[in-house]
Amino acid sequence: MIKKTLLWILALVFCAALVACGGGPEGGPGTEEDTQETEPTAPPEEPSGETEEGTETDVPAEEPTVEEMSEGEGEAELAAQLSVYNWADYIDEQILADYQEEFGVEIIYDTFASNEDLLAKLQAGASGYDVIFPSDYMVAQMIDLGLLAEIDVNALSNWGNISPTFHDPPFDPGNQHCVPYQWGTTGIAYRAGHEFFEENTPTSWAYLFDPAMLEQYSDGGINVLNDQRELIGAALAYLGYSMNSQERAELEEARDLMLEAKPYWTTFNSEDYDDSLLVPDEVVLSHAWSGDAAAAYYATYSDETEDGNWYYAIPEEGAVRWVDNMCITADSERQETAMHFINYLLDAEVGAAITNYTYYASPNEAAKAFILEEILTDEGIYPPADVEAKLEWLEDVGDAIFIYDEVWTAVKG
Ligand code: N2P
Repeated sequence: MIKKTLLWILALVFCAALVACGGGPEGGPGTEEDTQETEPTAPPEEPSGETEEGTETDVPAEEPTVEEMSEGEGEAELAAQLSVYNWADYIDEQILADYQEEFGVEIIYDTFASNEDLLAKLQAGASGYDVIFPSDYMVAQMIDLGLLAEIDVNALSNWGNISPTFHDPPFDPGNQHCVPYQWGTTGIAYRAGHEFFEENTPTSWAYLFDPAMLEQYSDGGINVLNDQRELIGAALAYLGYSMNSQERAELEEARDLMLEAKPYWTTFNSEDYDDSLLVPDEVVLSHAWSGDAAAAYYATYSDETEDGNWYYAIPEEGAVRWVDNMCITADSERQETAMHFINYLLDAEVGAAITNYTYYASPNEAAKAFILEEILTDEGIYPPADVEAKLEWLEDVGDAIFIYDEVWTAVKG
C-alpha cells in the first residue's frame, strides 16, 4: 500500500513536471528561480479552441448518445431529478443549467464547506444526495463506512479523457467508487501591495501561526480555512510533523500552537472568498485553496497595473495536495442518472469550462485543449516540480481521527 502510494505520488510529480516544463510556453513562469511565490502574470484570455465562452458546453454531434453514455445497453432511463452536493464555488452553475436543458434532468444543487460537513450529512442518513464530491482521504473513509456506491468507470464513455496519472489512486483502488474532478494545493493567499508583504513573502506557515509575525499585519484581517484536517495539517507541517500524524503529543502541540495564534485570526471561513474575504479585501492574508486564491487574483486584475490584488504562496515546510472526486452515494436511487451526469462532467469541453471557472487544475487531459493558457501556465495552479516535491496528501488517519476531533473542538471552542 505504501509502495503504491509512493508510485502514485511519483507519477503525479512526473506529470506536473511535464506540465511545468513542457506544457506551457517557453520562458513562462516555470523558468523563475524562486518558485515559492506564484504570482500569475497575465489575465485570462479566451482559449483558442472552438469554445467562445468558458461555459459553452454543447455536446458535439459526434459525441456519444445518451444511450451510449449510460451503463448498459438500450435506453438510459434518466430520472426527472438529480441531487448534487458539491463544495462552494466549485462549478459554473451554467453547466448545470446546460445539462438540465439538454437532458431534461432537474439538478438540485447544494454546497458544503468541508469533507467533515459532507460526512456528517451522509451519516445523519437519508440525505437524498446522489452525486457528492469528497476529497481523497474522505473517499477512503467513506468507502470504509459503506457510504459510496460501486461504479464501473468503463461504462463511462468519457473516462478515457482522464489522465492515467489519476487512475487507480491509493484511496480508491481501481477507481471502484469515484472519478477525479479537480485537484489543487493548500497554501497562503496574501494581499499584493500590502506594505508588509511587499517586503516579506509568506513562504512559511509562520505567517499563520507565529504571534510575533501575526502582530505585524493582523489588524488588516486574517482568515483560516474552516477545515479541521487542513488547519491541523498546516500546524503540524509548521511544527515539522507529518500532516497525517497519529501521535497524540504532536497533535496536542499543534492544538497549542493554534490556540496561541487564534486571537489574531478574524474568521474561520472556507466558502466566501469571492463574496467577502479576498475579493472585497476584508482580510490581508488567508489560508487558502489554490483555485480560490487564483480566482481572487483574476477577479481583481486590472489592465492598468497588469496585476491582481491577491498572490498565493506554498509554504516551504510543506503543504497539502488534494484531489476532489465525483462519487455516487450508496443509497442513491438514481445511480444511472448519476453516472450519466458524471460522464457529462468528464467531457473535454465541459471539463475545461469547469477549470476556466474555478481556476483549479483539471485531471481531464482532453480538456487541456480548451483550458485557458493562463491557467495551464500559472504556477499557483499547476505547481512546478520543486514545489510538488514538498506536497503531502492527506490520508485516512484511522482512529486518530478522534484526536483530530478533540483538537478541533478545542480550537473552535
Ligand atoms: C472550492 C473548494 C475546493 C475544495 N471552493 C478543496 N478540497
